[in-house]
This record gives sequence, structure tokens and C-alpha cells, in this order.
Amino acid sequence: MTDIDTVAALIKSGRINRVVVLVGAGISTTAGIPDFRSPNTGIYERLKPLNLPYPEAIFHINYFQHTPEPFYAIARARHPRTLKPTITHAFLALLAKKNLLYFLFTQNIDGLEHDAGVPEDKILNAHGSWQTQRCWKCETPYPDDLMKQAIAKGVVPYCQVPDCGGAVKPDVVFFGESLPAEFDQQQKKVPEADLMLVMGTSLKVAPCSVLPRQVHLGVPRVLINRETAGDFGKRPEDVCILKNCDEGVHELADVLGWADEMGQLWRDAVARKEEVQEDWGEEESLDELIDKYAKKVKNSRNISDGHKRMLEEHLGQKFAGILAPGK
Ligand code: CNA
Repeated sequence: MTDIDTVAALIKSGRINRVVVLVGAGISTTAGIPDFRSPNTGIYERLKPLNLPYPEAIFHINYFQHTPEPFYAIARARHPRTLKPTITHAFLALLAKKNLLYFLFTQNIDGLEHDAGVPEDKILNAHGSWQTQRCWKCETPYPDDLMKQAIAKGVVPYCQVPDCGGAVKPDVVFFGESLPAEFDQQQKKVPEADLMLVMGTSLKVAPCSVLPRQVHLGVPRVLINRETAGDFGKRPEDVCILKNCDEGVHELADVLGWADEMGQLWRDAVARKEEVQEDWGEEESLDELIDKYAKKVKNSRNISDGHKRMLEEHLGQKFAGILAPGK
């Protein structure tokens, strides 16, 4: 019996009614958005030309507060507007349709679970989303149309409140920020699971990384991921399917006899997303945007606008002026 057969047999037994799912960036890589940590293809490795103090800095609130430029330089390539749900997202929608999905924790900020048709009340976007935005300093919301323009152009949008001057940040949870209050409430559902499914995550980011450990001993935990993660494999009831998520859910759906239904859900979701595609002008890849920004920083003698502002604040306008490009 293969691992896929084991999981399918559990689901077919009728004893599974409360599947709690945790997903991460790996379920969206085939939609065209790179994850953080995969070697060569992950964002962290590709950010090297930017000479950041450390790769996570670009998503760290302390860094963003004085240097938001790198985040916006690549935001266009990370914004989910053009992304379409994958077959793995459709599998999640199918779990919900079959009343098996008890709750879904997603660490992703691309909203593709929603786009695939998973009901809103079954999803916690644990790390927020791009749907809304506000000033990091005074928390005043910022208009959607202006935010779109800023992302499309790769420029930093600033708060419109007089004398505030804070950079606007999408409501995604940066490193150094707290998760939504709802997380504490929803994580109580984990010990109520009769099966936990974890897909596409390295389980390196707390607190989501601890969720699989909150499943009761004896309750099956299934990992579908390219590599092993967290403490998976330590419990006798663990099932580790080490392959691409889309491949894993395809095989599972085949054995369960769900393949046609899943395929239809996926096609419908893709068609819905295609209908609302917006034209943001010429597309530039993540690497092109990184390259462009790296050159810009180099030409301005490695002093970003954010650093200049910081110098101005701390050392005074005159001194910062000496470091301005071309001086
Ligand atoms: P991560 O640390 O980059 O890990 C991704 C995991 O998925 C790794 O173990 C990979 O081996 C695995 N993986 C990659 N592609 C596939 C695939 N096709 N099939 C199976 N496995 C695959 O990302 P995590 O999600 O664990 O880390 C949490 C971060 C990533 C959260 O803060 C997210 O907001 C953030 N993130 C989100 C997105 C998104 O919204 N799509 C993209 C990039 C990063």
C-alpha cells in the first residue's frame, strides 16, 4: 500500500470529518510565485544583488520603516493580481465542498485559496493579504487605486495624513509584527482535527510552524511537500508524501475518484480569475525588477532614499545632502 493509498483509505473510511489544513508558499510556486527558501528559485537567494543586511530584511517591519524602497521595487512581481489557483488550491475547495474541511490556515498572502472557492469562513490568512493597506505609522487606511498605481510603478506610497510621512504597507504580516488576533481563537480548532494535512511549507516560520504539533497523538498527520518539514515522521501515524503538491493531490484525487470534480473546480476558478485580469502595462519578472533596483542603488552610491531620509532625520539635512547621488 502506498502512502497515497493510506491517506485515501482513511478518507474513504468515513471516519474523517474534520480535516485541518496548513499550507505555505509551496502550494503556489506552480502558480508562478516563488517561495522564500527553495535553493536557486526561492526569493531569498534571488535577492542577493540587493545587498540587503539579511534577506528577510525586505519583509521585516523594522527595515521597512526606514527603507521601504526594496519592498516596492519587487512588489509588482509578487502581487497576486495575475496569479491563478493551482490544482492544489482546487483540491482544498473540493475538501470544503465535500464537508471535510474543518479549517484552513494559510501562511500565503496571495488569496488563491479564496479564488479557488474555499469559503471565507473556513480560511485564516495567518499572514494577512494584499487586499487592503494602511500607513505603518498612524495606521490610516490608504486608497486601493493609489496603492495599485504605486505597486505597478514600483514606487513607495506615503501616508496622506498631513505631517505623518509613514510609508504605506499592505496588510500582510511582516517579520516583527503580530499575527491577526483571530489566530489564537482559530488555533483551538487544531486539537479538534481528526486529520491534519500540511502542504508546501518548510515549517520554519512561527507560530504556524507549531500547529502540526498541536494535533492529538494518534491522529494522522499528512505532509505533502518536496522535502520533510518540522517534526513530521516522528509519530507512527505520520504520512510523508515527498513530492510536488500538485502531483500529490492529483494522485490522491485519482485514488479517491475525485479527479473529474477537482479538474472542473480548477478550470472554473481559473476562468473566474481570467475574467478579472487587470492590465498593468508591460510585465517585468522578479529578476528583472531586482536587477533594475540593484543598478539604481549602485548608481546612487549605495544610499537608498530610505537611508537618506534616516540620515536627514538623525544627522540633519546638510550632512545627508553630502551623500546625495552625484555629490
Ligand atoms: P518556505 O519557507 O519558502 O517553504 C516552502 C516549502 O515548500 C519548502 O519546503 C519547499 O521545498 C516546498 N515547495 C516549494 N514548491 C513546492 C511544490 N511545488 N510542491 C511541494 N513542495 C514545494 O515558505 P513557507 O510558506 O513555509 O514560509 C512561510 C512564509 C512564506 C510566509 O510568511 C508567507 O507569507 C511567505 N510566502 C508566501 C508566498 C505566497 O503567498 N504565495 C510566496 C512566498 C513566500
